[in-house]
Amino acid sequence: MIVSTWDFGAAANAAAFAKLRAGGTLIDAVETGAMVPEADPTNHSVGYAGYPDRDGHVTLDAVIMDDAGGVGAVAALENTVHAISVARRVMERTPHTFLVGEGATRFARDQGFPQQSLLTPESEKAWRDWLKTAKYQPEANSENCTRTPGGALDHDTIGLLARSANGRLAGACTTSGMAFKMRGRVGDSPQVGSGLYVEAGIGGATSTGLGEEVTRVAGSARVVASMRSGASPQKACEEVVRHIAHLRGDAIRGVQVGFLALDPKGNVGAFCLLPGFTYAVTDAHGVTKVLKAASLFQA
Ligand code: SD4
Repeated sequence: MIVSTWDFGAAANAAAFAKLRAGGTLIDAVETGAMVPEADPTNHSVGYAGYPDRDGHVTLDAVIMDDAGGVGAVAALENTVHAISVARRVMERTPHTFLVGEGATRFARDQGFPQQSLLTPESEKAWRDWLKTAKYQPEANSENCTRTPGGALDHDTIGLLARSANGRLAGACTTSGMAFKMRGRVGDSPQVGSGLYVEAGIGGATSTGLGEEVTRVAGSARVVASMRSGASPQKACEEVVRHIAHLRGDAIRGVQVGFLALDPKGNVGAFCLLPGFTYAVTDAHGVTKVLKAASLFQA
C-alpha cells in the first residue's frame, strides 16, 4: 500500500507499487515513487525544473527513512535531479544521516550521479520575472515565497509512505523547497521529524506546505507521537494542525500546511490548514484514489 501527497502522487504511487510488485523493498518503492516528480519538468517544486532560490540556484532537499532506524537526507543539494537517491546513498554508504550544501553536492558527484543544471528556461524566466518586483528580504510570513509568479499557491512537494503486507513502513520526501527562498534556506522536508517520520509498529507521517510552520513543531514526529498515544492517523493529523493554528494565530493566515499519515494496519489520515490539499492512496490491489483532505479553515 502506498500513500502520497497531492494529485500527482498518483503517478508516483503507480511507480512505487510496480516496484513492490517486482519484488522491491519498501525503500526501493518510496525512492522510485519520489523519482517520478523529481524528473518531471512541469513540476516546479520538486527536482528538475524546480523554481530556484533568490540567487537563481535550484537547491533540493530530500529524506528517506525506514522503520528500523535507517535515515538518509540531503539539503541544499545542487546539480543532481534525484535528490532522493542521494539521500538513500547517505543512508547506505556513509556513517551519517544528513549532508548539506557543497558537501552534499560533492558527495553526489563522487557517487557518480549525473551532473546537470536543474534550471529550465521556463523556471529561469519565472525567477527573472519575480526579481523585477521582489523585495530581497524575508517576509514575516513568507507568503511571497509560497506563490508562483502567476500568484497561485505552489505546493508540490511529494511525501510518500509505503506499507508492506506485514505492516512494515518506509517513507520519502523530496522538494526544491519554496520558490525564490533565501539562499541556504532549508524547509521541513529533509528534516527527520518535520517533513517525515516513520516508526515501526506505530505509523508514519509526512508534511507539505510552508515548511517553517512544520519545522517549528517537528510536525511529522508529533503526528507519530500522537499515534503512539493511541490517536488514529486522522486524529493525529488534526491534532498537529490545530496545534500549529493555536500556536501561530494570525501569523498563519493564508498559509497552507498539510499532513498525511499511515499506520501499520493501513489506516490513513490527512488534514490541513486550508482547503486544497489532496493525496493519493493506492491500496493493496493497486487501485488508486485521489482524495481531498479536510481543512481546519474554510479559506
Ligand atoms: C518546504 N514543505 O520546503 C516544503 C514546500 C512544500 O508543497 O511542501 N511545498 O517548505
